[in-house]
Amino acid sequence: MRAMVIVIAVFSVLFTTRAFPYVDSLWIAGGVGSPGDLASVEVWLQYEGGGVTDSLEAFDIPLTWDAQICSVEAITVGPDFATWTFQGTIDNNGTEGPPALPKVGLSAYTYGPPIGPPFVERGTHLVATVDFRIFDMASPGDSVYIDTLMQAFSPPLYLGFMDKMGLLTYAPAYAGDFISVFYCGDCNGDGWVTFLDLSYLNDYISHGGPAPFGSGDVNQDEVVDADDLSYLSSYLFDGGPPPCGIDPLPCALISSLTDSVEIGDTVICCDMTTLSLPITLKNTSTLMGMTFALEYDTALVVCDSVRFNSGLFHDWSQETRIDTDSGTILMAVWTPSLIAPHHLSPDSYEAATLWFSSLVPPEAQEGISQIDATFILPDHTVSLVDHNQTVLSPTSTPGTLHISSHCGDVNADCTITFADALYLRNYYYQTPPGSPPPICEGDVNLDGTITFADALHIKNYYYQTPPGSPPPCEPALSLIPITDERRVLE
Ligand SMILES: [Ca+2]
Ligand SMILES: [Ca+2]
Ligand SMILES: [Ca+2]
Ligand SMILES: [Ca+2]
Repeated sequence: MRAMVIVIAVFSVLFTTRAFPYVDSLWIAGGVGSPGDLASVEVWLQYEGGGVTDSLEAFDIPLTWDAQICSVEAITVGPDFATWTFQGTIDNNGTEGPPALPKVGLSAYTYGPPIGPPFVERGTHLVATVDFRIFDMASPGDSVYIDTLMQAFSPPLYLGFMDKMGLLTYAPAYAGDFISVFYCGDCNGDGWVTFLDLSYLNDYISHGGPAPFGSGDVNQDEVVDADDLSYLSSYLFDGGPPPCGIDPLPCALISSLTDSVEIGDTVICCDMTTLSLPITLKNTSTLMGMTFALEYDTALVVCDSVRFNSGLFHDWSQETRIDTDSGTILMAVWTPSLIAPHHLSPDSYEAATLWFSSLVPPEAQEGISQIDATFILPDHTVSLVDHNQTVLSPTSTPGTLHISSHCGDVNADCTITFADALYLRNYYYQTPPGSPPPICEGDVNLDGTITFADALHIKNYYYQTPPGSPPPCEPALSLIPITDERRVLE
């Protein structure tokens, strides 16, 4: 530390003497890592000095950072300066000299031949690699900026470069950078753990893709292999343990008003026991994946199966889960590779279909007429991932279940009309031959057999002739309002 202070002092004196208008640069290439990891930060300089004949004799670079999440373990001088006299000083606690800040000093010099190693030519050079240890208690998503100490002293101390004459220093332009703490499992480094990390990790394991940002060794067995893919998949889709045992923050969605997901309406009518529900996607964003996390009303239906449109997503990875106890559905589909991603162009698509079995007993349906129930609850989570790997929250609409009376709706179109009367009549008289039997209850007058009288019962109800004609399966007099529209049909 003493050497650093001395060198800084020398530079501060020299710098005040004179400065050339050449543009020298100093910049940081930040590091990333998970808690406990080493994050290597590179310090680079570009020396222009006094012009084409100039070269570099010394540099002195004091840096600082917020020591809440990491400390420096080691400094390795860059290869171009390996033969110089180098002093890398580490003061993680800010106790080894003013200012009372965590700091490192990167100082090196040569006197040049014949006394010392050669000067270094103008150009771009790696000053040093600084290895920061990210603390175990650092929180995923934390970051810390590596700054200069230029303004920390009063009067200011200047980081600087010294030319081969040993007389001049230059205050370089400075560009700092961050050390960031990635979640274990945030392999693509976007700050969240999602299915994109599966794609990224698979690229790395199987297709020579780049190394993960956040650790890919999510099961912590010291190797990154297919077991980690299984582990991460289990976490994402089956409630398995989180990567490295650390629960990542839930993904923050960016609201997108121009993308929408509509969960369609569906109907239980007649004695239907199964129903299907389409999910329509209207995307203005080019997509790389999507997740539908839905909840349904377990009092009304049970989910039997869910499926993405195989024509759209046949080469994408997908997972679907149904928990019939809690009434939750998880569906995800995504590009299997981030190196060669498959995109879904902006358009309107039937993206998926959900199949349910009705839990509404037929006798309940008889007493219910056109009850609408929101059975896909509005607090579901639907997200889309665009081609920039941004996770979007589209506008979405819930699904509604229409429960319709079934007695007398013999053609199962969910309404009772004159067509039902015709349908029954045709069946009874077999005109034309082969006219099918009622799909729903056809014995609407409840006399135990299907006859022409049942067709008449429906017709009379529909046209209300005579007024007060009872609805199907309700022989008692029941006053039903009659619309003008129905009279016109007559
Ligand atoms: Ca990620
Ligand atoms: Ca592993
Ligand atoms: Ca009907
Ligand atoms: Ca009958």
